[in-house]
Amino acid sequence: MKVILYYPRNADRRLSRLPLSVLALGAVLETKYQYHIVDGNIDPDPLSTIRSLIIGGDRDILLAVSVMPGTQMVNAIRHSRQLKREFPDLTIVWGGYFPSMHPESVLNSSYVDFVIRGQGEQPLVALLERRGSKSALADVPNLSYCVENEFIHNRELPLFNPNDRPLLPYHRIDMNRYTIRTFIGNRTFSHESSVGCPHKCNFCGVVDVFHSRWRAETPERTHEVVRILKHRYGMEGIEFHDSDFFVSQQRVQELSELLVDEKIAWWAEGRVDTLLNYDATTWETMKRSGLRMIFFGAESGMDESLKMMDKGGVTVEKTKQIAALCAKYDVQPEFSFVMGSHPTKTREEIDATIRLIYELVDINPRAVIHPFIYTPVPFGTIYEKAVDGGLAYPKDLDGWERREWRQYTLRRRPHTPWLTKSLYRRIINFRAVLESYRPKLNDRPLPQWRVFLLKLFSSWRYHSRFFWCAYEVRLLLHLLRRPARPEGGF
Ligand code: B12
Ligand code: SF4
Repeated sequence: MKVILYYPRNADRRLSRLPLSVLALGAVLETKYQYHIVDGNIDPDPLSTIRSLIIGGDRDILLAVSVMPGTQMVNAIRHSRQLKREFPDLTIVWGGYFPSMHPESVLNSSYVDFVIRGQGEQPLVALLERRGSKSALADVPNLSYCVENEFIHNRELPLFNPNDRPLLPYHRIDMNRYTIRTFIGNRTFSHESSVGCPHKCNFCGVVDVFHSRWRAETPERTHEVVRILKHRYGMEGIEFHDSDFFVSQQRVQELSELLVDEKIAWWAEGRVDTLLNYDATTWETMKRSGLRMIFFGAESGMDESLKMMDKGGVTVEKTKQIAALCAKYDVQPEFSFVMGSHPTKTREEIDATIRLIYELVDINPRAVIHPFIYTPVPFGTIYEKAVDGGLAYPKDLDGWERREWRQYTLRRRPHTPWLTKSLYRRIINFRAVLESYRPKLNDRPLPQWRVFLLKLFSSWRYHSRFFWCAYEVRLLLHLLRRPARPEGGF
């Protein structure tokens, strides 16, 4: 039996991050099964590579596809459909955020046999062990499948301890293809040092998939990974791709102490309220250990909206405080917003968020701003209001492949009934002016002349806060800018 772990393309090929999900799955297959990793971010023709692995092998093959929303979902749909057509006996299983949130619409499509929800390591091994017998499928945890038009969703396992996972099998991929240049180093890699998130923000996919659970590697284990990446693969910087890296101050303090001597730079995502509670010693140790940037979910400039989103202790005031604290320790903050979340006071919320963004960049001129559009995930009060107003997800993958839903998964068309066309335009016009006047800290910086032109044309709008009909700025951005994040897209 052979397993093909497929990571469909989801990013600009020149900015490929490590495909951590399939590496994590490979780690538990390593000594038990024959397997191959195919990464669409590196391989220009993954479909042909998969075909040759199927044709050249013993035909008893499981294709395990990792699917996050967006471009990856679309490539996963197209390639799974095509491969099932060519090889009807091929077993296809999907895992990752998209199928975990929408298992039934995935299974409604004739080309995906199984979905594994949430963490995949143990369930995938269990599926491989029991695959021969239909009755044994009931014992495969986290598995969703369809029997005679009825969906079956097996029980979910408690979170798997990341310290029990064997180290990632980096030797299975060409690590040189993943040494990207970012703002934190010439050879930047990524790692996830903790799984899930203990919080319950009701617009966040992590809650729907990990149900407010969180488990972390020990500082020693993460340090070991850093040492491998640094000494074996020449790493200079690391992005910790944890959903919430800073949950435990003690863990971060101990890890930072271990990292001081490694002389690397690092980046991670955290919460405003958590980091405000960190003491000065930890901030200083983090800085000494190479912390360069923290990505915060600020979400909104309106406290009422933050409450509706269940953001816990995050408030507008605290977001301003953290911007100042980051300036004090010379750590660059990134603030992400999801504009347009309030179902009734939508315009007020958007304008309050715009005002907060102006204040944040005054407090900390190095702040990087990511203004996304609020896009519901399938649970929580705001989602329910959107459903009452007409939001209805597609019933199958052919529906998800349609442009309007592709755009939804990329958070570009939220399908929230309260976001009228004119409010939507207000957000994108504001965003264009902001991004032109204050270019984001891109992974690949723009040449100076482009920055100059963008600033020149957007300056009066930025200062007068006049965003209406900013077509000239949007056109210029379209012509001159490279994508700020390595997302590719449609
Ligand atoms: C790194 C990252 C990216 C990188 C991807 C880098 C790469 N290697 O290509 C980039 C920047 C490209 C990216 C982009 C986007 N991302 Co992103 N990303 C992440 C992040 C931070 C880490 C993902 C990761 O590697 N995790 C580590 C691995 C080990 O965990 P995992 O992927 O969950 O895999 C486990 C399970 O899910 C499961 N599993 C996964 N695949 C499979 C397959 C099988 C067969 C099985 C059995 C199991 C299984 O088992 C794995 C091991 O336990 C996550 C947040 C997070 N911490 O997970 C967000 C996250 C996945 N991204 C998200 C989003 C929304 C996006 C974007 C759509 C955002 C946007 N519009 O800007 C884009 C889409 C891009 C595109 N064009 O398609 C959301 C998804 C939630 C949702 N709403 O559905 C997340 C959760 C962030 C968030 N909190 O909202 N992202
Ligand atoms: S803190 Fe961040 S990762 Fe955790 S639930 Fe809230 S938005 Fe999601």
